[in-house]
Amino acid sequence: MQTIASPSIGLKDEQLSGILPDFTSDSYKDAYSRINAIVIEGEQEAHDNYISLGKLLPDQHEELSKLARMEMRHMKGFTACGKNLGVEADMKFAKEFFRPLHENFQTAFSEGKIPTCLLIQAILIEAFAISAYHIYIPVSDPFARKITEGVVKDEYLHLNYGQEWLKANYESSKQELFEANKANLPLVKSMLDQVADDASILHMDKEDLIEDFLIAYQEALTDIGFNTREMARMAAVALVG
Ligand code: PL3
Ligand code: FE2
Ligand code: FE2
Repeated sequence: MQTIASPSIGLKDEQLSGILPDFTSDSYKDAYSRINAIVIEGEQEAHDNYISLGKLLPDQHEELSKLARMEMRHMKGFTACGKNLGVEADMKFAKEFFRPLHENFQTAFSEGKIPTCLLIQAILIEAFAISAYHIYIPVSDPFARKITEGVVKDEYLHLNYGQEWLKANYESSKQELFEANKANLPLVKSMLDQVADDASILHMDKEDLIEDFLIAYQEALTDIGFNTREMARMAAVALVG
């Protein structure tokens, strides 16, 4: 029950969840050193992955180079966000954070498995980024907000790129996509689990992150051609583990 003295009186839920953290506190900066590093590393790996995809899809080389260049810009933008807050990104932590997904991408790349590479980078990682950036924007500092708003628009283009290719090659990719989902969706879930405590210090809610991720992922899978039962089965593998 609310009392007259409650500072939250008159605020709607959305506004309450958007109350800004103290960007100068030690606890904020400590959490930001890891989250910022994750984002910088994620953008760098996204760049590298689109360059790799350009080798598997030579006729798409031009388009994929364009996406890779965007990722480089994102990486620089988020590096500036950390500098602006006086935070040093913990890159060692971030490399470790991405390692399992990174290794799966590298294996798929060396085996020429295009649908798996696209599912990892253009669907799972992009949906993860889109959900994280969405939830971050309302609770970010003004400098980071401007940058993140620009970035999230690009991430939709990247998600869309993967979607379009997989849709056009649905029948031949379907079985491989089930397997790639089974191997990689649990990794994304565990990445979310690992980032949740730091994210909550940035006033980002774990359930909001999962909800937003699932919406982006489900919309992508629907567009690619999966039906409701197939998607439920794909989600179940992350729950069962
Ligand atoms: C693909 O273009 C980018 C891949 C980046 C992965 C992002 C993961 C995000 C994790 C958690 C929270 C982010 C908040 C933003 C902070 C600067
Ligand atoms: Fe990006
Ligand atoms: Fe991207």
